[in-house]
Amino acid sequence: MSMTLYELEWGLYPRRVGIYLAEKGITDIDRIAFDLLAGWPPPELAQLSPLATVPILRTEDGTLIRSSIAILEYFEERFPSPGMLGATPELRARTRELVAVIDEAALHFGTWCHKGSPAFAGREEQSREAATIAADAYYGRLRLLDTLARETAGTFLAGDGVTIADCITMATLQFAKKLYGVPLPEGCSVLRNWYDMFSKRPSATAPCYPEPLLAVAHGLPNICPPTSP
Ligand SMILES: N[C@@H](CCC(=O)N[C@@H](CS)C(=O)NCC(=O)O)C(=O)O
Repeated sequence: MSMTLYELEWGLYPRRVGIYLAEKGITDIDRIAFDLLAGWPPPELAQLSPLATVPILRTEDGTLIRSSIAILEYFEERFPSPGMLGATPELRARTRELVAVIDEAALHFGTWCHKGSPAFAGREEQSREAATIAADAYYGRLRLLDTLARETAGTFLAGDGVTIADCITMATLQFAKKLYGVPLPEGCSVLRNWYDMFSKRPSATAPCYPEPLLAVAHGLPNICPPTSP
């Protein structure tokens, strides 16, 4: 039995794994992509996790891993070469620091969308105040990422090799920009240059977002502009 990855091709969290697999050249995995427009959650997914979120990896022995970061760390242990955590304890610490920051950013971005985008209106209570707080927190994490990348001064976020931090950051920033139309904050020139460079890699080719969702999601900044300088 091979491993199975349950995903949503364009989803922020599953894309972390998709970009990673492409960078790493891992192809020997069954991939089951759910369709958001067919109704959520799909019954098969609801049976796999009480939260019914993707990605979920089922390993050969049936173990279920329900967190994108845990999935990437698991792959790094199973397929250590080429390493995508960093070659030294210090570089691995930097990678994990970046991952923690961008994971926080993604969570805040999700709250911003859920509370401030018409894509979620009617499904849950909207709140401009909550959306504004989340937007500020999102932009704050991106500024920290920019500072960390500036300190590292490598080709990639954690140094001169691609790491899981690049995959996770790309998935987040691409989702924010392409689906919701949210740009990077002013002043994050290192992050902006990195984004432009990494976007050109084959692993980062943008997925197709469902048209009906694009139609309502795009334009989030007009609904709730970030208040930070
Ligand atoms: N912490 C989880 C978050 C996964 C997550 O929220 N995935 C989104 C898709 S991008 C999802 O499945 N959302 C569906 C829902 O919340 O009902 C991870 O890192 O994998």
